[in-house]
Amino acid sequence: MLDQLHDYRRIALEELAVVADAATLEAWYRAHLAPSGKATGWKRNIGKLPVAERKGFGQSVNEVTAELEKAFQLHKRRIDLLELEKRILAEATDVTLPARGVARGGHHPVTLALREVIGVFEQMGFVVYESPHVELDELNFELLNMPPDHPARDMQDTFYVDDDVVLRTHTSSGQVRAMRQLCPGPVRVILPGLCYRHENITPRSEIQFHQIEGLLVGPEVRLSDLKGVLLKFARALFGPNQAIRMRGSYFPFTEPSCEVDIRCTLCGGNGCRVCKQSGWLELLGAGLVHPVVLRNGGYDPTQVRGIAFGMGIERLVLLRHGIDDIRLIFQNDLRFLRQFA
Ligand code: FA5
Repeated sequence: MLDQLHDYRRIALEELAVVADAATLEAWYRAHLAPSGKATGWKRNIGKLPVAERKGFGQSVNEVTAELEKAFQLHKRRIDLLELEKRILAEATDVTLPARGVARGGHHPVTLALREVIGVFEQMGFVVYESPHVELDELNFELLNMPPDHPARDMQDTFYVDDDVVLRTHTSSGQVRAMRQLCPGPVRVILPGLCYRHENITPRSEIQFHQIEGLLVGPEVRLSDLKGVLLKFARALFGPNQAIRMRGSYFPFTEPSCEVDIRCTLCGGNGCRVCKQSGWLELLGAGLVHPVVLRNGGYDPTQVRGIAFGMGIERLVLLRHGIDDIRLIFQNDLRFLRQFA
């Protein structure tokens, strides 16, 4: 029996010596060292021997099993190294291959328009003033001459956070903040940012859109400054011959108020589908800052005057690129966006 055991040992080690991959090694382990393997089988034979031989044979079986276990571990290390080598060779980088191109991003058309508009006003001496999106009702409405029951509140459908806090419906909400911070000095700021209105989404309207507000306050400020600033702005954006017109309008926070149109950029003023045959396109709302608002900002309306204007950036993008649906701007379809890159 001992001879058979040693023959088994020799054959098992010879088999192991030629194993060259992980799967065969695993099979060898199952055949020999696993609980149902041959080495374990030898242990079951011990009981069949005469009692006097059992101890000596048991020891030999243990020695053979331990030797096979050790040989297995050694061989496993070799196979692991071989497998690693194979993997590294398979994954090796071919440094002679040409590099993959870098996919370059581009700015969103709204970002581009915001930057351009801000740049034009900065050249006229305006500085950017940031005010919060989540704003007190007081600053969005009340201090702009719209007390709680004022009918003009219906002009802007509002998302309320609670009774006193709203998502700002326009960037005019930053007017009183800016005035209070800069009073008694002059104010010459632009306020860019997102606004929110609880409106139906249509080709002309989104529930979230950008505005840029302009506010100029000082002792010498006049309505003609408003026209001068806006004409300069329109010409910087739409070309040196661009014409604007001011139409009387109503905003509670300006008096007088107007809406400013540019001559239609598509038909040059002759009338077309886009300008609804009028020859003009609406650009923004504006006016002289209402005395109540100046007072709320800390100024004496008998000593200073202000001009203010507010425009929608998405509508400006539509105008400039002849796009007829505002929803395209927010769908983030790359085929649309890449045209602006
Ligand atoms: C205002 O928001 C005033 N605060 C503007 C103003 C400022 C007047 C300072 C006087 C002095 P209005 O609601 O008209 O006004 O909005 C101004 C512009 O924002 C619009 O001309 C339009 O371009 C844009 N706008 C308004 N609502 C939406 C909307 N739902 N989706 C996209 N753009 C919008």
